[in-house]
Amino acid sequence: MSAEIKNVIVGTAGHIDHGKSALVEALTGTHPDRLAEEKRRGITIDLGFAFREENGIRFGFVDVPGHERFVSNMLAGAAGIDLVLLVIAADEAIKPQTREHFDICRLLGVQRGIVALTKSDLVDQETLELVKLEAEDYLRGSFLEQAPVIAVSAKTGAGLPDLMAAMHQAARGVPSKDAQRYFRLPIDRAFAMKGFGAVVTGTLLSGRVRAGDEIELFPAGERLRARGVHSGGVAVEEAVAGQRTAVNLAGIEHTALKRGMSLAAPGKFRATRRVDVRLRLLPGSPKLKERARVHFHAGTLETIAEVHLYEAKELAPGESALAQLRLQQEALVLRGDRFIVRQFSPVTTIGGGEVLDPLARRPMLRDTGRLEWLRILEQGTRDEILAAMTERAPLGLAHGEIVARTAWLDSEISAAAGRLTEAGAVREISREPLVLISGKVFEDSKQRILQRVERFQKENPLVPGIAREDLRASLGRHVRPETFRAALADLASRKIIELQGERVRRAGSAVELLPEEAQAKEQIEAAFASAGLAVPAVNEVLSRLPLEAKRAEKLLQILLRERSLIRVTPELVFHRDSLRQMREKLAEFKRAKAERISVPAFKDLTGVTRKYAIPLLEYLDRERVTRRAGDERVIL
Ligand SMILES: Nc1nc2c(ncn2[C@@H]2O[C@H](COP(=O)(O)OP(=O)(O)O)[C@@H](O)[C@H]2O)c(=O)[nH]1
Ligand SMILES: [Mg+2]
Repeated sequence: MSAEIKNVIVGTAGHIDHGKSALVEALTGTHPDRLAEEKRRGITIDLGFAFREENGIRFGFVDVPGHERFVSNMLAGAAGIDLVLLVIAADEAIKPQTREHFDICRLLGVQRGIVALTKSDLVDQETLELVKLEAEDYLRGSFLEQAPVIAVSAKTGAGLPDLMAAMHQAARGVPSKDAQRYFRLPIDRAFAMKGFGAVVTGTLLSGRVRAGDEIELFPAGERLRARGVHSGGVAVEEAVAGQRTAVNLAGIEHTALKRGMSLAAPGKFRATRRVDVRLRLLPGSPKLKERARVHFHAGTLETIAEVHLYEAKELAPGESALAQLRLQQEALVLRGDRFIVRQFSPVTTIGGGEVLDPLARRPMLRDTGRLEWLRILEQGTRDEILAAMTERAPLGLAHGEIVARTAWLDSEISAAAGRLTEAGAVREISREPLVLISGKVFEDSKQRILQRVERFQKENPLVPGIAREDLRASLGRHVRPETFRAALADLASRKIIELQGERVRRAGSAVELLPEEAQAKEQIEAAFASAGLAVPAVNEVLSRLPLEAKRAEKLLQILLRERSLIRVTPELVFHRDSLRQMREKLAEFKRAKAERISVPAFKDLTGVTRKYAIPLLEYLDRERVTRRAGDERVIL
């Protein structure tokens, strides 16, 4: 197959017996009804497929059942169509499923189509004109307003060349589905083929698939391998977006596969049960109430959904609203997917819409930013969406999460992240894999780190900074490791903090004493060391120094923190060594003399006056070296 061939998927739509299948057969030579039951009853029950290729265009026809009981099959086929062939029998004109199918096409966002007035051989010219007018009237204001309306007969062949010409014309305007995006194929059929095993078919919505590719099956999340790929009934090396595609899968039984599941590029997406959407009700539908249950159709999937309306308690016909749909079954649903909702019972199509956030959180009152977020998802640019998404992830937004939420390509993500980083709106806290954090959260984290560092230094002026691990732990779980690392690096590169080994401290904050301070500090220590237990008054020592009182007091604090000096009472300070010697004497006393000691004996032992003896003994009591017993002390 040459590369220039354009693939266009044409879906039929219209009431039962209006000649859809006959028309597909007349155009392709293939009768699309496949099932024995379809052949016996002469009606289409499930999807049928046929092809016609000419002038560089390969039309893949998806023929749908017109019967109202099989609308859900019709919906599975409507996913991914480029052109709708709206079939209206000239002898019957517009009927209920003409309207329903057309509503569905509108809700699914189908952009192009052609109207075929079939069975033209059964009516006279005047009737044909009337039906044409009726059709044009009905389609006014819709995407088919300007569409050609062509009278045809599958029986006589009348009008078929005109119809094909119109289809070519329309096909030229169809934008190619993007083969560069992620591979995705909603499964519409699964069966076993003798000698091959499990085969699934579907319209390849985006990307490409070739034999040997690894594939992820959704919602199971199972990894499978494509053993072979067919398109249009022949084996191909590769199928690309826009083609009807059959994939032969290795490693799975066909019974484990069914319509509604999807194949996709591995490791990119996540199955979901909650989607936030823009939900639209058809003008003719009944109003929809909060918590209503509906049938939900997206791609080839059909499940039940419960509606949660964010903006009001009910949704009026013809109106739209932001809503959450909670799906009964997990499924692969992506941002931008169109969907249809049908009334629970009786089952009629009542509306549809577009998926905004496929990985929606539970509706919570606390999430006050949700509506704004959904509006940005609906109307924002990629940059605006990425900025908002980052803000909703205070712990950081990882690359994988962005892909799962948006299906954006790596190049699109890095371009947007680059622009936002430049503008300061986001901050890259890790590159491989990419993790983003909002600029505001990053600044907050830096502020918190700085506060902790400063507080620590205030409380521990002589420790050369807070340990990195303690700093991280003090921030709790609100700052993820990557953010912490990046924030530290940022603060360090701006020379606001210094990293020294495992220590973090405020830049330039190291405790470095001036020479006269160091000298004064030594003088203070010496004054107490040489005094033994008969220590001088603190003020006396400090006032002798050639420094102002405030600085002298600071030096005393440093000595106290170092525990070179020990404060026994607010007024009395001793040198560490003097106190140690006192303890040694006491131990010696206990060994040599007695287990108990009186105040006078203590005075004798240490050579101090009563003024010092009492505070020192009380200190020893507090330190559990002695215990008071009447007038004496027990030496412990
Ligand atoms: N006379 C006439 N009969 C047609 C034409 N197209 C379809 N039919 C007949 O209408 C019936 C329904 O056609 P079918 O294609 O199955 O309708 P579908 O339900 O829309 O797929 C069949 O008996 C066809 O033979 C036509 O152009 N002219
Ligand atoms: Mg049919």
